[in-house]
Amino acid sequence: MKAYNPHEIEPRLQLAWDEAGLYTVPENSDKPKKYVLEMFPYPSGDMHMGHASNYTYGDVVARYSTMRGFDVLHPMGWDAFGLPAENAAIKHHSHPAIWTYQNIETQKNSFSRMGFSYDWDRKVVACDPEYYRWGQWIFLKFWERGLVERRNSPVNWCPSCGTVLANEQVIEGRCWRCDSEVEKRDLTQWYYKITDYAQELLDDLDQLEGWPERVKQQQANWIGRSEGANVDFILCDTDGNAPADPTEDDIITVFTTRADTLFGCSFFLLAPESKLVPQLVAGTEYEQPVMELVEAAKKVTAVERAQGDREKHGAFTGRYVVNPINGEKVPVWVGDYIVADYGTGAVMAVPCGDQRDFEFARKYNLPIIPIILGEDDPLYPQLKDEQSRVVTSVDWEEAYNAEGKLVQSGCFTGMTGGKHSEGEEAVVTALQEMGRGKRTVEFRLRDWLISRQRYWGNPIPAIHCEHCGVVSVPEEDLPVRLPEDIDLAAGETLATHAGFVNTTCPVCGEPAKRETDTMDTFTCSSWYYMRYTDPHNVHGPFDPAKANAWMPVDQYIGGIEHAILHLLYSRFFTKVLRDCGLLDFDEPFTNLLCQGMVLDAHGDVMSKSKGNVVSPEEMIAEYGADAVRAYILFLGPPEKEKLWNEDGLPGMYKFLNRLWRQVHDLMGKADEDTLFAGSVDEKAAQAAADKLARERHRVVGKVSADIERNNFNTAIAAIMELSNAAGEFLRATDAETRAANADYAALSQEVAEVLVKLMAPITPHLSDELWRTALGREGFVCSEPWPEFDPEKAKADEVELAVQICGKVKTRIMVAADAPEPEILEAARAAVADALAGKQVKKEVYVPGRLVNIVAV
Ligand code: ANZ
Ligand code: ZN
Repeated sequence: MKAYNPHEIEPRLQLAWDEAGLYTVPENSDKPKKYVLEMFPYPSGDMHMGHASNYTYGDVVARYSTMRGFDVLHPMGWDAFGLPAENAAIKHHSHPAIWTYQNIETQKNSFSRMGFSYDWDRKVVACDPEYYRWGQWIFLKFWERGLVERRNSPVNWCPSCGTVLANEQVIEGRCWRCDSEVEKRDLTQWYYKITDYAQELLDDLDQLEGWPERVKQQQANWIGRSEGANVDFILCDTDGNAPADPTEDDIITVFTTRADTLFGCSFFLLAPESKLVPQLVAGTEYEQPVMELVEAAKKVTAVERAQGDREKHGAFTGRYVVNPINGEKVPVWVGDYIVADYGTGAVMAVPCGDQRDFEFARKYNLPIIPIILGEDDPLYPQLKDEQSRVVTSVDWEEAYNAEGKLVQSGCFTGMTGGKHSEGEEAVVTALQEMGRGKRTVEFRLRDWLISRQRYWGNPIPAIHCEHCGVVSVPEEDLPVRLPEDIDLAAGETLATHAGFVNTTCPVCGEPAKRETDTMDTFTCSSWYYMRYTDPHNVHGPFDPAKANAWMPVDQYIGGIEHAILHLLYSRFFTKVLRDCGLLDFDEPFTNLLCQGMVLDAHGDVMSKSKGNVVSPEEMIAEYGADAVRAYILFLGPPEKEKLWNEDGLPGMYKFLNRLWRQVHDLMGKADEDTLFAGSVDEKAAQAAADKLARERHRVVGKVSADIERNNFNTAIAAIMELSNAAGEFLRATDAETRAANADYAALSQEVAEVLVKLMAPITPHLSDELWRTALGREGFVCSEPWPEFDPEKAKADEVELAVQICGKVKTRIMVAADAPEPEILEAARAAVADALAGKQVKKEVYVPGRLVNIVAV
């Protein structure tokens, strides 16, 4: 027997797998299909622990599925556009493509060293023109469908990345990539109208039974559906008089979820960015303070605005609006906590019911009219039947935002108030009848801003023509290629690159300019998984027949940080391409596994600055890829955070060595019988053999079920139990006995084969080597069928019971597992007959599978 040497085995087998084309995905086979996918990486450089664990999980699922008889699509590629490449190029005076393709090569080699079973022929690289061409084509399809819009609005600008960001890329006011504070700027940008799909994106979350609840919850919150009403207020003239005959222009609409509180509206608010504000105050004494507030609000960062407890600032505009429900005039203020792009950007302020309005009213001495009360409120007895206002303001500690009874609210007094309440229904109905309100639904979700002012991205296929406006690049002219001759370090951009910018208009043929923005890299990752089904197609992004045959993805695996970003965008793309007639399903990913991070032994995040990074490459160099894979899987449930224990990996390496030895031993190929205890006790040998035979079936059942549920750690623990049972058997027998006894010989071979197969998805190199050498088989174990099991054979026919007298264990007996209780009690009494002599049995307790307790005095 050779010693286990992963450093010799692993590279040799990787080469053999490659030469045999083992992971080439078969086409047109009639086996059932399974699509196993891990989120493709950004080519940042080395493989880190996050890659290693994510891709190991996927590899186990893929290999297991193959052994279960599926045709498995398990591809890999690179999300290769983006800023780091551009920044590196600027720093090193080179081209982003050089940095990117070098890193891809490095990572690809690392992934191969880990033994991942990718079909490299299907590799997709997002910065490859053969790929990004189709991203441009999809852009044109979106455009044809009215899902592309170019518009001017306040946008998120990251000063350090030098580009705009989508709302989803602003995490608590900071850039998702570089963590800088994000500023607001008014810019004309390109948008994908994801809001057209808001309702469906929300509704279809219900279909996603294989997704973690928390991810679905995050998406639902992000989409943020609010049911409420639009209510029209009428603007008074500069003298404060309501127009006799109000026109469209005199109306300012608010969005509210609490129309029931309309009688408590004591002022009215506009967002500082509202276009109305300058018009309202122009040439008045209020102009200066209001415009100062507007200026100051621009400097308030998004982070500060998002903080609810931030001090609120406001200024009176000198104007009034009329409350449609009671004809009351209320003052119009500008408030810096009003968001311009939610609802209508205007708010009816109800300080008694809304905490933000409450604080604002306190600060600026505006009335807090009590119109909703809890029945235990001291004011309730006095006001409960009051339809008109008798109490004009209260000095509460805080707003009352619970359900309650409406008071001082005209004919609505006495009704229940609150979100979706009887009162709210009634007020909206009344407003509708007056023609001053209507039911509406608001979403928090905003359109996806996809244009970026950077070079290393997919060029937006549009042309600006003086005569024809903004026109699309004709399909046959795709791809719009990135120019290679660009000196980023010298400050050159697509916009300054004459060769790129100057073109002719495809409509009128006159000189025109190319669009110089590129697309958000998240557009590349929104459909790469479709391309894998048909990666070399030159006539379209993919053949719908192939995509529909393979998709949706059966198991998707990636980080939780994409809970909203990538996973929401991909769902959107899928729905649009379905509506284009290219896909016949609604959701891209049937089952989603979000892996938790691997932390250091103290529970800290691994980072270069902390110097606590565990490098998978170094670990491979020491213990081989199989031990690293097995240990990563053994760390804990994939979705949880896991601690990297220093001693864990050597422990796993030891286990693999033991397994190596055991399999040889079972096959009679260990040169020495080092395990054997020295003499064969036939009864003990038979007992060990019986137990091993049961374990063989139980463990196969357990490992199968565990892998199906992505519980890789418990699967390995179960294999260790089988290995323990094998060890007991090997200690109780010698090689000669095992060879001479036909049952033992058959059992040994079967267990050896089962061990090798169960480990095959986890430690593919070790298993393949044992398959060929120790088991003497041909081919590759990962193409072999997964072992069967018989749950009946996993059941013990005999069980051991402790026999106690008054709670003290006296002896142990073996009984038939299905023996009836009286028989068991009799056997127990017989076993302790001596101790019972002269005593009287008072009581007997039988705990099946464990013990018999006899109470005797
Ligand atoms: C009156 C009112 C009374 C409100 C009350 C709440 C409680 P969600 O649930 O998030 O949709 N609002 C509307 N547009 C706003 C904007 N652009 N900026 C800031 N706040 C805005 O919240 C809807 C509520 O948020 C609306 O209902 C409105 O205040 C406020 F006791 O109207 B409410
Ligand atoms: Zn033109």
